[in-house]
Amino acid sequence: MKAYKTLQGFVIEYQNQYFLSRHQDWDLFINREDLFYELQREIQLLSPVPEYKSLIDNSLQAPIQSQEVWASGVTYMRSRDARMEESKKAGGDNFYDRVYDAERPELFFKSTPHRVVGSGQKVRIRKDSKWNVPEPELTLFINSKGQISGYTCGNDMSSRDIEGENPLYLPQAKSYDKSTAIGPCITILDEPIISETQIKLEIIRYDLPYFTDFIAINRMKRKHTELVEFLFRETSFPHGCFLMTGTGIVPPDDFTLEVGDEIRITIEGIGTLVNTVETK
Ligand code: DO4
Ligand code: MG
Repeated sequence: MKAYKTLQGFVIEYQNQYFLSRHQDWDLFINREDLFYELQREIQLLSPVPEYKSLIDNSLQAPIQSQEVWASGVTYMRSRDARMEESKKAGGDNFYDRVYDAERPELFFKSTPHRVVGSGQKVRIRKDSKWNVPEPELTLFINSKGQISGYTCGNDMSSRDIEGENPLYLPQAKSYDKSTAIGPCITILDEPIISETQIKLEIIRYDLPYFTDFIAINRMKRKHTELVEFLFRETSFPHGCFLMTGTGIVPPDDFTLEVGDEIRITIEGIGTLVNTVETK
């Protein structure tokens, strides 16, 4: 079951049928316990209309209202190795090595809703950075009770030169306007997402494929529930929250994003998050 936030309302997709929810408030709509069964009950009272699909095509929004976006880091070996390399000169490499093996995961605050864009909208690279990458990440939607009830595609845009200069610059490398993309929808399941699920990153430059890579989510070092347990230990989220689960794909060191690049992040069972890099 998929839930899309559009300018005309909330569209529920189930078994290739499209329903328009009567709910008006996204926070209340997605933060219900047992969301999968709630939505199943809700669509029994609604009629499917094929034209509701055009709302998704024409007026899609990021699937967020008041939620914070958090992120986990160094959850895949590829990310650990890339960070160790980029921060070696600054003497920061050993922190990444240690956090990969530590009991406590790296969790950081990524974005308030107004810095988030949805599929079809533009992401940004910082004016004061020369080395920028997308980070394609399975992103959890966790309700206010701490239950994982949905999944979306996420892009944790990152300035690698700023982060590599000093790990204490992480918030500047990661949190700036339009540095976070999520979407196109929230996939709501009645059981955890399957561990073989693949994440695909494609970067299109001048209408041609420029970089492509894949990773399965079972290559992640930590469990989703472990990340959520740490995040919710001492922090409450009245409307639920999003948690990016870290990247397992890092383009080669000579790659940097350019204005006009199209970034496509596809996760099986969810869909494709598409964003173009806008003028600095
Ligand atoms: O420690 C830096 C950030 C790591 C990160 O964002 C990732 O691994 O995805
Ligand atoms: Mg990341």
